[in-house]
Amino acid sequence: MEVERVQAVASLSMLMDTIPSEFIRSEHERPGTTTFHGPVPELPAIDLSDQDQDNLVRLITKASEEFGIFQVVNHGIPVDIINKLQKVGREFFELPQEEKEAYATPPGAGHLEGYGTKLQKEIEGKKAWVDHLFNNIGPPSSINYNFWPKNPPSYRFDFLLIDFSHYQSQLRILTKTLSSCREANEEFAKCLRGVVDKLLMNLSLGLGLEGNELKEAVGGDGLEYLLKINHYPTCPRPDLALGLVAHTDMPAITVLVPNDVPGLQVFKDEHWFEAKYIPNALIIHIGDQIEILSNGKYKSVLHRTTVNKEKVRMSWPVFCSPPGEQVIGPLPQLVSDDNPAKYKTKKYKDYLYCKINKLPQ
Ligand SMILES: O=C(O)CCC(=O)C(=O)O
Ligand SMILES: [Fe+2]
Repeated sequence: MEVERVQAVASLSMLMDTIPSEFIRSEHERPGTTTFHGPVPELPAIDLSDQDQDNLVRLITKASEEFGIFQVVNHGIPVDIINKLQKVGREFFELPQEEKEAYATPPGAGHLEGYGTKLQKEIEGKKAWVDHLFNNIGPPSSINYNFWPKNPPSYRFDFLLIDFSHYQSQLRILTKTLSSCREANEEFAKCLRGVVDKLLMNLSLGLGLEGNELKEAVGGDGLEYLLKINHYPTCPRPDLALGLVAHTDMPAITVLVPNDVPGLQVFKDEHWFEAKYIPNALIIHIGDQIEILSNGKYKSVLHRTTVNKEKVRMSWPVFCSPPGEQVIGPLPQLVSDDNPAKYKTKKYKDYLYCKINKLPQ
């Protein structure tokens, strides 16, 4: 069965200046009427290079309790590595449709990796205005390069058109660009591990635990990194459609690189408000597993995304998940007669199964 990609729907919709009814949200979900425009709280922006450890723990703890989401600046990932990650992702979605389909997630694959469009029906039967590409980027044993895009073939045309006298330098450039997706993802993954370790350490200290305890609880070095690229095409009715419907992220923590087109919204104090774009910042979401392990002290953030009439929005979240067999539940050190366990203790894969199939946990 051929899947209709949102990128194709969007091209037609832009021409007709209207969107198909399955993308039109009901009144209570429409961003045009449900986005709060009053004085909005700003997501905390935390300087991750702060040498005052106690201050860093305090800021991260407060943000994770009150918002479940915050931005980090001075995180140590070089700008050019982030730019490269974004460039190869943009180039992938600019490829002709047939070429993108070569990376499509096979039906019934039993995993998320590859190019795709959400097929699962939402509760209200509506569709999300987004296509995606998923790639495991760590640990090394989880990586399958078959799902990593090779480069746009336009490079090959450039190669054929070159003047022979430039042959050698062009050949060097070609070789470099052919490996650039792999290189970009791998360089990013390498830097990301340091950021995630630092966040988990501070979150652990904020719970009154040793610095390494939370990381161990989510699987230690077995923590899995799944990169998703969200591609939200332009939409003639951004007031009626949603990029992603309201949800919390299932994993432990999500580290997200946005492009400069705003659209991430956070639900707080009964309002949907927009996250401000801060150049070069990373957006950190507390996921369900950290909420469970902390017995509810840290909040898994409810969020959604909106789309734009003029500009393509893209984002690069990395979902950091415990391995499927990891047992997750409120950490025994945090549970007492006064603070009984608020969540079950079971394997991560069982939490995942219930969430995907919309079953009670
Ligand atoms: O695009 C964004 O800013 C958020 C993406 C997101 O929430 C997700 O992919 O789970
Ligand atoms: Fe999300």
